Amino acid sequence: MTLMRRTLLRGLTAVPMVVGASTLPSAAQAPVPAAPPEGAGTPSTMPPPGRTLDLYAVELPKDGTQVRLGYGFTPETATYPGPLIEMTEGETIAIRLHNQVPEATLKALQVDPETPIGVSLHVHGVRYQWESDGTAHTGSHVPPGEPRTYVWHAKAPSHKDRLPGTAGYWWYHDHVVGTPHGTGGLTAGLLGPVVVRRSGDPRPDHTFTTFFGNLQTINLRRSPNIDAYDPMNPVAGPNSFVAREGERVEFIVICTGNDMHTWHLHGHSWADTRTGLIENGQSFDSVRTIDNKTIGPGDSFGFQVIAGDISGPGDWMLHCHMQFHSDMGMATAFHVLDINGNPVSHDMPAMTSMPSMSSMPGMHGH
Ligand SMILES: [Cu+2]
Repeated sequence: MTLMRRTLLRGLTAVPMVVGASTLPSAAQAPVPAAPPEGAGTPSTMPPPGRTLDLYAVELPKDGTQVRLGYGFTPETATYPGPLIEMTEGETIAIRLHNQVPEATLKALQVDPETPIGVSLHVHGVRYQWESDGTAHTGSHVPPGEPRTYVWHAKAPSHKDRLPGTAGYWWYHDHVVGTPHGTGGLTAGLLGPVVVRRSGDPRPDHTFTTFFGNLQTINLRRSPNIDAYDPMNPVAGPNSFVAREGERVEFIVICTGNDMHTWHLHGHSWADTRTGLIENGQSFDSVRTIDNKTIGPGDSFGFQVIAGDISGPGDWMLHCHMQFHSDMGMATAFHVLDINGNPVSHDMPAMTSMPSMSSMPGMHGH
C-alpha cells in the first residue's frame, strides 16, 4: 500500500455500510446520464499567477523548552505567527516556500514515523489545486533545504452561478510536521494570517493578528508575555497592538488547537460580516454588531475599527471571555494612543496569569 493510501486511511474508523438494497436502483433501472441539470455551474480555470512571494520556514530560538518555528518573507524576519499575506479577489499568486528548518529539528518533532521530514504550506478559504494542498498524501511538502511553489487563487464572486467570492479572513499553516495533520508545525508556530480584500475595500493603517490557541495562549504566548508594548516607545508590532486615536485598525482572529474560545475587545464593536465591513455604508438590521465572538479550531474572522472611536484613547483589554482562560493568561491589550500619539497611562497593572485555579469555586485542581 502506498504512503498516500495509508495516510488517507489511517485514523478512519471502519463503519459498516448498511444500505437497503431496495432503495438502490438496479443497473437496468439506473438513469442514463444526460445533460448537466439546470443550474449547474461551469468550473472556472485558474488564471496564471500575477506575482510571486518568497516565504521562508526557519527555526527560531526556543521558548523555554518549546521548539519554535516561524515563517517569514526573509529568513531574518521570520516570526510566529507568520507575516500577513494579502490578496485581492480575482488575483492568483505564487508562493515559493523555502524550507530552512534543520532536518534534525524536524526529525525530533516527528511523532508519526510515516510523516515525511519536511514543512508545507496549506491555506484556508482561497482556492488551489491538489499539488498546492500542502499535505503529505499529495506529496506537496518541502524537504529540508529545498523550495516548492504553491499557487493560490482568491476567487471572485460568480454572479452567474450566484456563489460568493473568497473575500475575508483566512490563514495558512504547515500540514506535515510531526503528524499528517501538521500538529507539530502548528504547535511550533508555523501559521500565519491571510486577508482577501474586495477591490475598493478600505485599507487599514495597522493589521494585528491574534491566534487563540492551546493551553490558553494568544499567539502561542500567555499573559504577561503576550504584550510587547513599551509605553516609553509605543510602536506597533506583531505582538504590540498600538494605534493612534482615529487610525483604521484591522484585527485578524484565528483559532487553533483543541479548545473553543470567545474573542472579546473592550471599547470597540464591529459588523459580524465576512470582511467586518458593511456595504454602501448601510447595514440595516440584517448584520449584527458584536464585540464578542465564539471561535473553534480552524475558524477565522476579522474586522476593521477606528481606534478609540467615541471610546477614546486607553489600554483596552483584549481577551478570551471564557473566564478560566482569561484568568490563566489569555489576555492582552489594544493600546490606543491619544491623537498626538501619546500613551494615556504608563501604569497599567500587569495582567498576570493566575498561578492556581484550584481555590476557585467550581474549579478542581490545575
Ligand atoms: Cu479561550
